Amino acid sequence: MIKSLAANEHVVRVYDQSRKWFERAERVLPGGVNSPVRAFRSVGGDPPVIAGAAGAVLVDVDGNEYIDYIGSWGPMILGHREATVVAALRAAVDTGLSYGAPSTPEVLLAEEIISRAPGLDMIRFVNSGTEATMSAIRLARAATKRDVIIKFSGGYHGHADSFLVQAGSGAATFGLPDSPGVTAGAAQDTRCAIYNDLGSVRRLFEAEPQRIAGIIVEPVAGNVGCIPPAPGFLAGLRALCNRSASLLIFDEVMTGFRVSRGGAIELYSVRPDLVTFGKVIGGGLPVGAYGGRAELMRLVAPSGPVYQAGTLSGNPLAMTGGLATLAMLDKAAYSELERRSARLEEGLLMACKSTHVRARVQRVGSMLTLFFADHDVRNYADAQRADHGRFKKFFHAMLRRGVHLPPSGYECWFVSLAHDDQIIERTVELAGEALSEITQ
Ligand code: HOZ
Repeated sequence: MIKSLAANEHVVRVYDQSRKWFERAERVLPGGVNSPVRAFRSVGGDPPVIAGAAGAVLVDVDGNEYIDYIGSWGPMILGHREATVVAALRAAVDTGLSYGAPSTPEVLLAEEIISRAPGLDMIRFVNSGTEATMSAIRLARAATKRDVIIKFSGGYHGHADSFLVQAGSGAATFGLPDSPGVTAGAAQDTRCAIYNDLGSVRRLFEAEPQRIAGIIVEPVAGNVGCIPPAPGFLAGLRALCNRSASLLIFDEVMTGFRVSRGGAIELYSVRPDLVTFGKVIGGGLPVGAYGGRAELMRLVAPSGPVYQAGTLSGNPLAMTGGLATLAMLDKAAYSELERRSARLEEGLLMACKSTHVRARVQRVGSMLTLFFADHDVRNYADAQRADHGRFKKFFHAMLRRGVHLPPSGYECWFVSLAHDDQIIERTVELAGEALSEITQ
């Protein structure tokens, strides 16, 4: 039994090795990390340095164990080191690490993804979600011969220049939604609308009727906490794009094959023109992809003139990780994820109620956020009005109890198939204790 699961055991956690490693890290890596959200800047303290993981559990370099709700920010939908994924990867390592030439796993994964996501004919693999989104908007601009892209404030589509405008995720967490270094030129063709507010999108179309190449949207906003689309919102975006011959781009880097077998496209029955993927489709290895209807995708080089390339794109290990992961994600797997995530939601709400803490749990499938707020969170401004000071206290009270939450109130927690009933119940119990502690 992991220490976090041991009932009523007072676990004294020592972080000596983590501290040493993080000090070394800070000397050679900006902020000690390779991606800002990993640092604890907004919650304070230093992050534990991770030595390994299995199932739903992380272990740090001091031997402390944590129930993990980061899941590498989404990819680990089966849990860490799932046996069939590991076996497939071991076999793939013995075959070859990278060829820079066509290989079979990229064809198999493309076929699998296309078979799942309705309306998708072709796909191009890249190495990250950022690459996927920046390539998708290049394609949208080329296809429409227009420049302007609409995004949503608090929407996060990776760190390419044109997206770092009112951006979510780490940019929101650290108060850098408009990063220095992004030139006025790079940002000048980005417009921001308000998530779940079709009127704000309509006004942008009315202001520049012939200039909008497309809208890029997270079908479930996941980078300012979990915000489901209001009924009719995605269909409304589709209609606005249709009316103006603009393209609708779903950024499914987070939702892709997490929220359902066919991703958000299937869940909400709205078909975008282009879609981006990442995270789950690599099973924990670096990957991204963008895809769409054949006539659009054939514009991509070498079929067409829109240039985009990558030395490691379609890497056989990443493709194998994705294939092995998707192979496990059948309808039953999604029902199970839903059942366990629903129980976590219910348990967290009960814990809040019994400690008289005003809170909302917003959830779509196995992604959820506990907002310390007594209002529904429908957009970025609503997320900003949540009590992030209270989140900070809760975060540390949970970490002390061995629950590893995303270190920001603007992020989603990710439930995996390795979060069994015992782990979910223990999380609920620990959340109750943590809430009692911070409200005393
Ligand atoms: N979309 C992820 C967090 N919201 C990205 C992870 C990262 O930025 O490191």
